[in-house]
Amino acid sequence: MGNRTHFSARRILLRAVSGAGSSLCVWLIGCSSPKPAQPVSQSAPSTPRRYSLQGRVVSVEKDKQQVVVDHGEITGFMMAMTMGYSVKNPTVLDSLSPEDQITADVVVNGNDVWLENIAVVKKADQPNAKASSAPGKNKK
Ligand SMILES: [Cu+2]
Repeated sequence: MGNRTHFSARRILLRAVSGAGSSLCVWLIGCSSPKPAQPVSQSAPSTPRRYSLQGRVVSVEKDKQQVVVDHGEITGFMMAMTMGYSVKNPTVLDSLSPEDQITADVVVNGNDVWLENIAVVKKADQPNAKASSAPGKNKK
């Protein structure tokens, strides 16, 4: 016993460190689909699949070019969970802040998973949203 297990555990760890965002995603996807609904063809890179996501921004990690989202169930893809999704265009992160309600497309292309068409449904920090509370005494 011992040696082999140890070795592969180290490799997994290395992979996790080097590609944190997407490997985590793949792991979670693997975990969350006990019975695959459709056959997955791994031989040929096919067209990316898209799913609709609705959720709440937990944190924005610009240095990792990803956003952590607490999202509801994504039908046919993933159960409700909190996880980080990468984006291809980091500038979209500028308009996001924690507690924003968003919708987005989850794009899945082989092992690559990312968000597109992120739209803020409800801003978290908009003064207008909570206009009733304490008018203007809270200057910082
Ligand atoms: Cu997930």
